[in-house]
Amino acid sequence: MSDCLFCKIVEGTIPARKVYEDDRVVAFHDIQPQAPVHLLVIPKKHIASMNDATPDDAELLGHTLLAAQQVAKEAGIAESGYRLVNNCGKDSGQIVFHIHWHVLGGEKLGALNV
Ligand code: IU
Repeated sequence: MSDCLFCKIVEGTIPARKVYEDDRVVAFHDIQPQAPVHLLVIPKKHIASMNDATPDDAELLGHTLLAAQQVAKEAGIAESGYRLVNNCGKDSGQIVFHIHWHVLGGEKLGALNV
């Protein structure tokens, strides 16, 4: 999508501190980290949010989650633990409408009321 910031990161027209890339997924450092480790993992395909994923995306989304596992391992937070967060829609606080997972860790994270 031409006006999507994360599509531009995928294309390389906007720089990002990438930590992982394969043919379908990119992971990079969040520009406003909320934890000592704060990475974003995105599929290269433009899917606006979880609401827009279809059964055809199932394999891609599984691959994206496994890439999140991989980057957590490489960041050294797999053993101590981390949180994967997907915000979907305005009530969740989603601000970038290209589906992504936050990988947060590197410290004891606050409890969620879920
Ligand atoms: P959200 O789930 O849509 O709220 O998260 C979007 C994240 O994208 C947020 O943590 C921003 O700091 C991050 N981000 C970024 O890493 N680079 C950017 O250029 C922009 C947002 I705009």
